[in-house]
Amino acid sequence: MSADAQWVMERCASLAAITDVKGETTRTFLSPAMTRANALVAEWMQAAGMSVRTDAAGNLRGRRGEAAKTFVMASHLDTVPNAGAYDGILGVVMAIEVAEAMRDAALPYSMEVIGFSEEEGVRFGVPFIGSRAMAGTCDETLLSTEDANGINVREAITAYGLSCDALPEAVLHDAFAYLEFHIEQGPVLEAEERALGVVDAIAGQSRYSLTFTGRANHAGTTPMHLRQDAMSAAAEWIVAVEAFAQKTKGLVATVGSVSTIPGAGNVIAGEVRATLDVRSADDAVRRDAVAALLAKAEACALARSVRVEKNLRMDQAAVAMDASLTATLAKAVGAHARRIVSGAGHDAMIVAPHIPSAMLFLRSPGGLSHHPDESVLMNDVQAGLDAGVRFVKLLAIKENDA
Ligand code: HGY
Ligand code: MN
Ligand code: MN
Repeated sequence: MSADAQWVMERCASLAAITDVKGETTRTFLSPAMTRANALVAEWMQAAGMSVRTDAAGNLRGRRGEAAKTFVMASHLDTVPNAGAYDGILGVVMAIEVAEAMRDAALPYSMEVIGFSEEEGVRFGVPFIGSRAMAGTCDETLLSTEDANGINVREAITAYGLSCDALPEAVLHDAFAYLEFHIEQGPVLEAEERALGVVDAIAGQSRYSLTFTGRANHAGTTPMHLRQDAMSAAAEWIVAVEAFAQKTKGLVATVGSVSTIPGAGNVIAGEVRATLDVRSADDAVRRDAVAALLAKAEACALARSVRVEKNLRMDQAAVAMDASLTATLAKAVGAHARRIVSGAGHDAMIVAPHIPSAMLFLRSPGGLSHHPDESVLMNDVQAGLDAGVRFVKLLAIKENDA
């Protein structure tokens, strides 16, 4: 049976309609929409002949075969707020379709398809909770991280009806290869009119939350020289972040979220909370940038008698994909393969230190992602599925010859 892109596109559309926020696609970790999405994806996994379970981190795990050696295909089912239909979701649905297409093949390994429960880091500010559970790297720091309501990860998992005591059972010990299909989320493949990209490495990223604390006061009666304006301190810093990244080769830096307290137009902001996201394929460039940008935050605050608190949420080094598996993937893709470095973070960067991993990118029309207009071309999905089926067959030949 061949893998079918139409089936994949229809399923991505079905999942996009399952949301926590009416009128957009927003599905976060352990939310009611996650439960509904997992139920639908579980049906598709079962229809592909897989036994399905939910692990202690809420990952949806479809498995087929008796062999201990396991080939994993996975991506994430959670989304950013007001997301498109394909970031993460496409990888899970394509994996199910490839598994279905290989249903009657006598493979020397078992297959596991995983829909990771949390990759974006929206609820807790810390990403990759699902893949970290599979990799066995969920630690106390992660489990005690709190969301905006003061609920920590452990409490959230318990409230969802799962148990952190079972996290060790989420760890996959006998996997020999991992493949993740994902949209590129950038402009490179489209600019070169290519359908597919074979990922060599994933850029490292640092994520911080900063709190600028000044003193709220009356906007009309407080002379400018007597103010401790947290908003002005944060604003000067945010512009400096952009300027620093614009002049630093191979670096991107983003302040994506800002909130102010009390948030009234006639009150000088007493407190401003902001996020910082810094990325580079070169870890030294990224770490130097983080040091410079945090120092700049201090300077902007000090100049206004404002304090600034900096909380590290994640420091993730750049990760190379497995050279041998990636060469096999390039062979499966064929002449139109393009080797590429990923600026976006992916579950593969969490898995790769533990299981030989490879990633296949599909073109992002308009280079657009983390946006409701995110899209993918049907022909590219078909090319990706065909390459995925060829990859599974090449992997079987390699394993039989091993
Ligand atoms: O933020 C990222 O790089 C990914 O889309 N989670
Ligand atoms: Mn994303
Ligand atoms: Mn993603």
